[in-house]
Amino acid sequence: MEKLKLISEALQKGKAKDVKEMVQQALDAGLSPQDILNDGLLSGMNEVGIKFKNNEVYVPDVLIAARAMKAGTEILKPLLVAGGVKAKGRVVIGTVKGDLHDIGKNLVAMMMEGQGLEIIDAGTDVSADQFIALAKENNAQIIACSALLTTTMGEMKAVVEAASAAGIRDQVTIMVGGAPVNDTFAKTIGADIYSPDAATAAEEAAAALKARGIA
Ligand code: B1M
Repeated sequence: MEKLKLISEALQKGKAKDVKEMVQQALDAGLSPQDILNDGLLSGMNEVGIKFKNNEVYVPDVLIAARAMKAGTEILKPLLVAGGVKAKGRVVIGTVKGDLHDIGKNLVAMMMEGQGLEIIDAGTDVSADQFIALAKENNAQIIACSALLTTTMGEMKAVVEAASAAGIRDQVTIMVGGAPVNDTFAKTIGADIYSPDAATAAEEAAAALKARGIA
C-alpha cells in the first residue's frame, strides 16, 4: 500500500511532522490503525534497525526516527486504546535497569490500556527495587518488564528475585518481553509470561487477571 510505504519512508528520514500528517491522512482514507502501526510505523522502525546494525545510520538518526514514531503513535493511540474489552487490574510497566529503549514498552502500555488495565509507567532504566516498590505502593497485580539489549535482559531475573525477597512473588504476575527475550529465557528466570508483541502482551495480561478472578 503506497500510503503506508510513504509513512515508513518519512519515519526513516525522521520527518515527525510529515509522519503525523500522513498518519492522519491514512486514517481519513479509511486505513485501519493496526495496519498503519504495523505496515507503516513499525516497518519503518524495523528498516532503521537494520541500517543501524549495518552502520548505515547512527544514534542521532535513530533518535529522530524514534521521535517520528512517537508523533505517529500519538495520533493512533486513542484509536488503538478505544474499544478494548474492559478488565480490572493494575500493571507496573517499565524498561529494565541500564536500558533506555522505550518504544516497545510504550506500545505494550498502550495496548494494555486498551484492555482496560490501569498502567503505572515507571519509564526506562528501572531497577528491580523500583519495580517492586511501585507494585507494592499501587497494589499492582502485574509487573511488566521490557528489555531490548542482551546486556540488560538479565535485569529481569533481578526483578523476579526482588519480588520473592519482598514477599510479593505470589501476588504479582511477572511478564517479560522485548527483542532479545524469548519463552525459554522467561522460564529460566522464573517469570510467568513471555509475550512476543504488544497486542499479545495485552491479551495475556487480561487473561492472567481473569484466571486470578480479578478481571
Ligand atoms: Co538501540 N539497539 N541502542 N537505540 N535500538 C537495538 C535494540 C539493537 C538491536 C540495534 C542493532 O544493533 N541492530 C541493538 C541491541 C543489540 C543487542 O543487545 N543484541 C541496540 C544497541 C546496541 C543500542 C546501543 C548500545 C547503541 C550505542 O549506544 N552504541 C544504545 C543503548 C542505550 C541504552 O539503552 N542504554 C542504543 C540506543 C538507542 C537509541 C536511544 C538511539 C534508540 C532508542 C530510542 C527510544 O527507545 N526512545 C534506539 C533504537 C530506536 C533501537 C532500534 C533501532 C529500534 C528499537 C525499537 O524501538 N523498535 C533497535 C533495533 C531493532 O529493534 N530493530 C535497537 C520498535 C519497537 C516497537 O520494537 O522494542 O522490540 P520493540 O518492541 C516490540 C517487541 O519486542 C515487544 O512488543 C513490541 C512490538 O509489539 N515488546 C514486548 C517489547 N517490550 C515488551 C514487553 C512485554 C511484551 C512484549 O511484556 C512486558
